[in-house]
Amino acid sequence: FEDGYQWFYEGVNGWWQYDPRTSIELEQSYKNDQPWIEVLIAGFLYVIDFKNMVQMRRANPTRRRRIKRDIVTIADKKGIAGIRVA
Ligand code: V3L
Repeated sequence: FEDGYQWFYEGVNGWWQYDPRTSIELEQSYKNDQPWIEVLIAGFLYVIDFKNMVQMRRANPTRRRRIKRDIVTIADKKGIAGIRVA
C-alpha cells in the first residue's frame, strides 16, 4: 500500500504475504476499524480477527495462524499466498 505496509500470515519459519485481492480487503477493513471479517481464500472461508491478529478457517477455528501488518521491505517473507520467492 502507499505507506509501504503489507499483510502477512504465519508459515513455518517465516511469513507469507497475502494474495493481492485479500490484502486489499484486509487493509480496507482494518482501516475501517472492523474487529473481524470473513474472506474466501482458496475455496475456504476464513475469519480474520484484527483484535487478536490471527486468521482461522471458519469451519475449524482451532487451527489458527498469526497475522501481521508490516513494512514489505523488512519483512522476511517466504512468498505470496504459497508461491515461494527465491
Ligand atoms: N492464503 C493462502 N493460503 C492459505 C492462507 C492464506 N491466507 N491461509 C492458509 N492457507 P490452515 P509453510 C500455507 C493454506 O491454516 O511451509 C502457505 O501458503 C495453507 O498454505 O490450516 O508451512 C503454504 O502454501 C495451507 O496449505 O487453514 O510455511 C503452505 O501453508 C492450508 O491453507 C506451507 O507453508 C491450510 O492452512
